[in-house]
Amino acid sequence: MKLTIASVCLAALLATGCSKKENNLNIVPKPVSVEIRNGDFELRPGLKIISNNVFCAEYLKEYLVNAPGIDLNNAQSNNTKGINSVIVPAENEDVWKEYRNKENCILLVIDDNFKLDDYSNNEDEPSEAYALNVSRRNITIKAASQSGLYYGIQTLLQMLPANVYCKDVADSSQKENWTVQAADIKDYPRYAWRGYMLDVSRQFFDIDFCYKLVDWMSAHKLNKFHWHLSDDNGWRIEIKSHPELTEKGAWRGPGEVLPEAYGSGKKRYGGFYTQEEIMKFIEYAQDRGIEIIPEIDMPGHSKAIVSVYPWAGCTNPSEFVSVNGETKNILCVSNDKVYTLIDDIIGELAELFPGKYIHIGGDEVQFKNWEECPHCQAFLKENGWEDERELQRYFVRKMDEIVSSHGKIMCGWSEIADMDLKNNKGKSEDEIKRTFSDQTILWAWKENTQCIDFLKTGYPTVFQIAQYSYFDMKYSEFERGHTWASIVSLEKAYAINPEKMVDSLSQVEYGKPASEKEKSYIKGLQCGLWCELLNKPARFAEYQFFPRACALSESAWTNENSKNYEDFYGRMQKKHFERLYNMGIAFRVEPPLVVYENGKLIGKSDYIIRYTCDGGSIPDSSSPVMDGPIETDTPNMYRFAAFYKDDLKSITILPQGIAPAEYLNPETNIETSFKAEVKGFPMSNITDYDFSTYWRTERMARKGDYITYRFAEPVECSRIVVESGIPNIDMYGITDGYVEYSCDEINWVKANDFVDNVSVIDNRENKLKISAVRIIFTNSNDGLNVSVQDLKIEK
Ligand code: TNX
Repeated sequence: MKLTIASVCLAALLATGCSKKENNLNIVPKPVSVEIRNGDFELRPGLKIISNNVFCAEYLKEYLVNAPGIDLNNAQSNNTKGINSVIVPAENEDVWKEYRNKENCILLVIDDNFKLDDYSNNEDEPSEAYALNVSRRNITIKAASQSGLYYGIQTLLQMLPANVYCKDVADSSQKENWTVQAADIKDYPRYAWRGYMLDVSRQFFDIDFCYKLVDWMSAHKLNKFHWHLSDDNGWRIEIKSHPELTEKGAWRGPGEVLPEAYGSGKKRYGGFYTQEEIMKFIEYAQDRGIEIIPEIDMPGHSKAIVSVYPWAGCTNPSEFVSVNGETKNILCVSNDKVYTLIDDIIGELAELFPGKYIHIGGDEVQFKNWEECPHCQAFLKENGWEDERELQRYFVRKMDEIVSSHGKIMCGWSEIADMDLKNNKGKSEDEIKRTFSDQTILWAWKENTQCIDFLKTGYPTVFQIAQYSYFDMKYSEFERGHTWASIVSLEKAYAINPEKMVDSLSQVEYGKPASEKEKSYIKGLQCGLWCELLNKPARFAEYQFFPRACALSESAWTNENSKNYEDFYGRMQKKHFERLYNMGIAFRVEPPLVVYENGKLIGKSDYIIRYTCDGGSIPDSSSPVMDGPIETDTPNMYRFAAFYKDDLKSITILPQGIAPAEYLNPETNIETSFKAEVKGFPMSNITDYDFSTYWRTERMARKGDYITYRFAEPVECSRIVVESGIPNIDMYGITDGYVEYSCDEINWVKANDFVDNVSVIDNRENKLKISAVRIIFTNSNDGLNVSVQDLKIEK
């Protein structure tokens, strides 16, 4: 009897021990299969890394050597901290045999014949699968390619204490248990295409940041870096045959060919990558399994090119504004010289980038330019075309010719297939025609029925869907970022599932789910960071990418059946945030939730909450910690923020449901030097005291411009906050100017200059009855127009 109980207990212990251990690995992205074994592998002095791949052996060694707390110093070897890597040629079976049964070693093996039963990769792509076996004796990672091996190492690193990522922080006081749970892991990706895009035109990111992104993204098993190298606001790649592109086109500001934009201010702003820099960078990325896809965005989004070579743009009498508010940013497609220029550029790109693909953009062309350009119109007539979309198709066809002539495959945003979609509508499968080769990849970026039509047309399609994967969208209502597609919370970013999406889109459009064949054209997933709103703070790109990129990586790598948001978030909480922190990523910290109930402020957060109670100041790491409910009659004086290890913190929040101040809404009239208003953004929007709407002027500001808010009756108030720009979006605000106010409209008192688009009138001491507030512009602003808001008049 006793024995039975004991064995039941033992079995239970083993069972719970096993499942608990499985949970404890907390790997992101989640592997296909993990079987936990008994025991641990312990890293001991004299540890050997044996490999037939120099890069991977050295890569892993560097982590183990640099990790704080790991003390392998007693080793007999002459290597730092006793890690001895032995590089074994692949053909040398004897050496493998010798080490296979030895203790205290890590074997990293590339084996051409390595295969996992249920995984088959496309012949053109390297196999990315790996098997990781950890026993008490040793660790073996096997793969058929360097990228497979690299991913096995990423999983192994995640099985070590998170400290392994603290490079150069040799804090020996942090002794860790350097053991690895014994386990059998078999793993391979859901999609062959797992990408991230960075817009380096709107803001320039130096090459060091690009290196860091490669480290961070490849640690999440992402394998494509889509480098958006040109756009309206800066040209970023050295082209030796056309040096002006970077000499002039890489810079904006006073006296430059490109005007200031997106917060770059009244100074020379910009930068570019030299070909030499790029060559080294490519190699670095390649070693880490990342292929780079360079993008030159044409024929729209081409202001940088057109500003350097005005002849390359359309010569239309009027100026048409693109969705981003740019003019003169479209290439003249009827001009042969344009194609010679592009051929030179693509030629250099093709030579520089060893990858298969070149992305030519093709998005968001404002056709009105072509409708008015005499050359484009003549060309259209000559060809007997009716639709400007034919001009777009002609241009992209030329791009296809150029890109293929340099031995590469053309890719483009979804718009490059507009004409194909139009022509194929309602056609049967055998009647469907494609303009471009069936290798051309389309980028689907909007969640609409076009997505299913791309697949029907038979183009491989990368899903970079704005509603889920545009990480320039804000995380939550009160954070910075665009909202045009959606608010993209971590959970929303995790929810992307292209198969399910096209099923329901197909249901809407064709009354049935997408076919297996159609789904087979889903190439994979990408996240993207557009950078209009990223001028500050310096590390905001990290905030926007992480942790959402972790969610994207799991959607791209892990089978849909194994995905579960709660489980994912649990792994983030238990270990992955710490890994990110140790990697040095300034990721976004979830703000706390604070409610006011029965006279008490009650806070909820997974992190430490700190607060201030002076009605405005922002909590920092020296602010008091909220360690329980706070009793107060003045909840609106409190501000809260969540802190991850003191130096990463969330946005500052107010208790839920408590307005920061009560605003007055006196009857107000406007007098201004601006003449017109843009459709949809009337001037009356700034006197209705609806803070979500705003007025957009017809042009950018000039020195001497003014906007006067005149109150029907003088107003008694404590403060007036004059905000500019799009509400909650740091765009098209007032960069150079100040506010003044008056009680009689004869004497004016100067208040503050605009800083970060905001100026404040403080009337708490003077208690004046203010009858008018005036904005004075001292210089132009950096948008094509000015967005103006209602005054926030505090009681
Ligand atoms: C759309 S998606 C764009 C970009 C903007 C972005 C902002 C696409 C191909 N173009 O030019 O930066 O929205 O979210």
